[in-house]
Amino acid sequence: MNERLIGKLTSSPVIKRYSQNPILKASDVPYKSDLVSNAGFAKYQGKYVMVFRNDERIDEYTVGEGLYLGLAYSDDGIKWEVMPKPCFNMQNEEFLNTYDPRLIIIDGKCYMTFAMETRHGVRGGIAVTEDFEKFEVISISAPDNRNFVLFTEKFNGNYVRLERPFPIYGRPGYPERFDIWISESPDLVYWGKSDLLLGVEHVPFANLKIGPGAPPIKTPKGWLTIFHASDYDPSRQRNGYEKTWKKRYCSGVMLLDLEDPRKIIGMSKKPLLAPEAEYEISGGYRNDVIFVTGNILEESGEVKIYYGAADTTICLATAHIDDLIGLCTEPK
Ligand code: BMA
Repeated sequence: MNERLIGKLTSSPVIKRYSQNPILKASDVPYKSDLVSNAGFAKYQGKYVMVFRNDERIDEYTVGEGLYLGLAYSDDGIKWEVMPKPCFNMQNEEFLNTYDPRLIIIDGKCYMTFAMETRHGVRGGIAVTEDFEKFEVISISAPDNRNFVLFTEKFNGNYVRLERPFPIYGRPGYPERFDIWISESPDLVYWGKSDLLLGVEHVPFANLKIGPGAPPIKTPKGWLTIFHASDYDPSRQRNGYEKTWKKRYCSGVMLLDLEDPRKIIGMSKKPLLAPEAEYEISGGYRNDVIFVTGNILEESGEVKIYYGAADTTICLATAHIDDLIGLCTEPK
């Protein structure tokens, strides 16, 4: 079971939430939508683009099944126009849904990673698109793995991804004790050289599981990498309209070596973002959830950090890149 419970958590002082959050909610979507969350973001061909998770509510307590991905564009990364139709849907007899996309530009093409529930387990996928109308699916992993993020550059000729397998057997502790792993591939199809990157026990604000969040940002000091960290407290009351929700999701930040992303240079011991704002802690499907899945570094040094709030809306926070690096490198 959990060795320790995590008490109150607050966001880092370097974080500024956008005053008019959320930046996207279900009522902004011109087709059936009850919740939006966890979206991939990129600057692509002169526009900001977002591919978001679109959920439908099944009953008073449950959301799911009809999950497919929606598309929106923006001129400033803040105000978004949702396109009339969803852009990605792989549902069939075997594939139940796709969710939690991330967008990564490599060599001018937009790659999208995503999770999918299938009749035979949760799998992670990688697709590529040049227009967000046609997606070529490059590979889908074996179960149980998800939360893929790709680096924007290759290392020694190989693509590199962070990922989050679910080792439910042979991992001491609470059943959901999951960590961040790193793998590489010559072609985005065959993945190997897998290693543990960060164990949940090394994150002071998690007692349950951690996983990759947004795609790593290249900086002169290293790859700035935002991840999610979850804690569980059985004494929490039901917290959201899902009947059993007792977890909390924060985000953390670490810096990986520029030449060898398998080396962690530093990690903030405190959360980068913890649920505090009204739209993060109440009124949602699962309250107390911050799930960062996108970030964009602007020329000014501002980083736009995008996250799903309470699994219900999409929100924006900003921080200066130097401050984010500082959180990872400050003396312990
Ligand atoms: C994770 C994923 C995310 C979700 C988060 C919080 O396990 O399912 O899609 O946002 O839980 O509910």
